[in-house]
Amino acid sequence: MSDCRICGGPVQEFFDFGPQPVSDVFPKPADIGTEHFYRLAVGFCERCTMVQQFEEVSRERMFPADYPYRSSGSALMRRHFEQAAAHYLATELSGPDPFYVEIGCNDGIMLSSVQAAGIRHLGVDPAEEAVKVAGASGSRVHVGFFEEATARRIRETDGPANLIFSANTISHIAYIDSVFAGVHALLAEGGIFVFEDRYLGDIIANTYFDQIYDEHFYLFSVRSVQAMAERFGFDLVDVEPLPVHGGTMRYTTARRGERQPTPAVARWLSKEQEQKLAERATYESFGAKIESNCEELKALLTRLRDEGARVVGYGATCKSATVTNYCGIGPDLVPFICDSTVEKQHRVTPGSHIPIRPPAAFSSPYPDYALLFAWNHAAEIMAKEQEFRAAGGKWILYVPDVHIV
Ligand code: DWN
Ligand code: SAH
Ligand code: ZN
Repeated sequence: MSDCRICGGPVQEFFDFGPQPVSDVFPKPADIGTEHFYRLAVGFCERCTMVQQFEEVSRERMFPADYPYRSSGSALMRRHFEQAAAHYLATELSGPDPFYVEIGCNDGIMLSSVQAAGIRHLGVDPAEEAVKVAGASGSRVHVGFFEEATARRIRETDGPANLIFSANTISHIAYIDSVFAGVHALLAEGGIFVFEDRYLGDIIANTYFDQIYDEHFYLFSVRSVQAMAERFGFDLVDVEPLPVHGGTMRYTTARRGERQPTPAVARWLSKEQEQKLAERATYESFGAKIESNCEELKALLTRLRDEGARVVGYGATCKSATVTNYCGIGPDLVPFICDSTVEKQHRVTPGSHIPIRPPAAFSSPYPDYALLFAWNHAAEIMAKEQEFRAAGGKWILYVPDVHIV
């Protein structure tokens, strides 16, 4: 049991993955064995229901200057953020001289659309190499961690922000109190703080256990985000489900009393009641499903290897660290993983040490099976790899359960 990082309530552990490596640091072959391990265990708060980890990995370890993830590696995600930008350019950013701040802008996948519209903006992200990509295309960026002090400096130099936006980042920040204090200091009167993160309801319903890794310190639900917002002087005023990353929820918050919640908030709160998201039994059966899926995946890969079939991995995702390390999947079962991210190629996966190769390795020659670690991009990837299927290739997926398509 430990104290909740949001409300101080008792956090009940429901799953322990044991020692796991920092997931988005891919060692060079010569640096194998230098990975940092921590205890990956998750629990839910009996008071505010926030699902959270017990051990915090330092932000400098998780998000170094050469952090390899590049948001723009997916056409689906580029379209997603173009649509998001268009929406806010027509609403929150349509007034006189609006100012847009983005927390976790990465390579500018969202920021670049706001910049192209000529709107005053600032992206904040510690991943210096990724941020350089955003800066090179003309976006205004600050390399650093968003927290209260950062926000106060931005307020002094740029004035209040009409929209503070963040995607797949707020759930990565254990020190969330400082983030909300910063948003409180930086947000214009009547402004909104919008963040989207993968949704706990979808993770539970589909056993997306690989979404649990060091960076995802919190797994948000509507109820836990509402409790978090209220604790820090905000109201949750709208929620919107989005079909990316396996199921994402976009949360809109405003300072307490400034906006009326839409009916969607109450609707999703009752959906979560029906899904029993605040009940221990839900997490116990989730844990049982994780164990059985992992056993089934390991058994399938072992059988295919023993039958002489060739299996390669597709997409060296952050998520793959939990799958490969918890299920005990190494190069003996998956000789390599192909990935389009140059910064990951010719390195190995953390802990499981599976070599990462450029996309060309996938088709020379095609394997019998491809284990799809980037399952959240399945439509885009399978459409791109039609020839693999035409050559008789099959995809192995492990969510929502182990199956071959
Ligand atoms: O939450 C997070 C999300 C937004 O991104 C971060 N904590 C870190 C990261 O998680 P991830 O690595 O699991 O994200 P993706 O987007 O599932 O990673 C996809 C991987 O697959 C990338 O390394 C790129 C690669 N890829 C590929 O090789 N060919 C992706 C596509 C679409 C492709 O066609
Ligand atoms: N928004 C992008 C990137 C998400 S990956 C997308 O949705 O694809 C998470 C990003 O958050 C990384 O680029 C990481 O460097 C950044 N990050 C982590 N902690 C942060 C903090 N405190 N302030 C700003 N960015 C942070
Ligand atoms: Zn709590």
